[in-house]
Amino acid sequence: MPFEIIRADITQLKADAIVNAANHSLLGGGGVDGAIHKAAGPGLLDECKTLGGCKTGESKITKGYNLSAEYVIHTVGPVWEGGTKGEEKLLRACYRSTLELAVDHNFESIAFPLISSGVFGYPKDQAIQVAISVISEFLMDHDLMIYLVVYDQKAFVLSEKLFASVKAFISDNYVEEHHIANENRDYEMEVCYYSKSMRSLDDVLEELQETFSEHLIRMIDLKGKTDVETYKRANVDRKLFSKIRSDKFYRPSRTTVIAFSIALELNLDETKDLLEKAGFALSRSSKFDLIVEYFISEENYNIHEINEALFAFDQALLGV
Ligand code: AR6
Repeated sequence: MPFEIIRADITQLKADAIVNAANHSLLGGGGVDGAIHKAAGPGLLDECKTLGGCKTGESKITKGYNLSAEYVIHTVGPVWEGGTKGEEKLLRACYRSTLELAVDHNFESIAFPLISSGVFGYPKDQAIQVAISVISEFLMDHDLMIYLVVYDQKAFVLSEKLFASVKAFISDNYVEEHHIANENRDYEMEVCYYSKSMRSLDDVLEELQETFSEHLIRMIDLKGKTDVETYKRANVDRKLFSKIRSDKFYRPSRTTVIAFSIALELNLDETKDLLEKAGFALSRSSKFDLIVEYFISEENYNIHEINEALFAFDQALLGV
């Protein structure tokens, strides 16, 4: 999974680099900055002293010293002043300049804290939106494992509007298990009817025999997508995708199947078909499934935004 939101203490992470939300002096401070300096030891401060500070939106790199991460990229986020002083542009620049440094150093993995969202006062829901937007854009043309690290439960806030809509969708559509059985039966009958009336028996038999991998490849073609676009939009790494492509009988996890249906912008019925090929179904008694269904019904196929909502509702993320 190239992009993952995780709950952790960033100082404990093993990655090529962790990112420090620093200040202009680069000489340490509170929050995550203080924690990183404490865990890295005095060597980090000594190296920071040689850097001559850092401007807002820019980034500088040092070694990681006693940290498990090999390097630290220090970036200076904007102080929130109500949102009218170019804060968003500066915050985007922090993520961007850090990611560019990571590419220059051929890093394979990097972990970000939610820059500016503590002492600097950037509203957390907006800070998360900025992070997700820059990171997802960046991943469309780079291969890198990026972690967005959320430190405490309170730190992760979905925008109020999205949270309310997803919650309302869940409570409006949640059904007990026994209703599902009937619904699935109705659905199966519908499919059967559709199959009989619209397609020849040969076509139906051929499609029935299709494996998940074959079905996926056919759908990629049908939707006019490329392989790269598909696995990127599915938040699946290249290696896993080639495995699926080359193994006709590959058995994917449920989250992987849904990730591909999001990547291909499948509607609900097409999603159900793809799941069925892998031996799964959608259930309206699962919060996870309802969240996915909400985004499909809204035609919002941004996998990272879906993962943001899944994370906020304590669900597994898509693309694993
Ligand atoms: N691991 C991951 N995230 C953390 C950790 C941790 N160990 N500790 C805190 N956070 P902040 P800023 C989260 O205040 O807003 C410093 O004094 C925290 O929950 O560290 O960019 C610097 O020297 C929050 O969501 O950084 C600057 O002067 C996020 O990290 C100033 O603070 C960022 O909070 C920078 O302020």
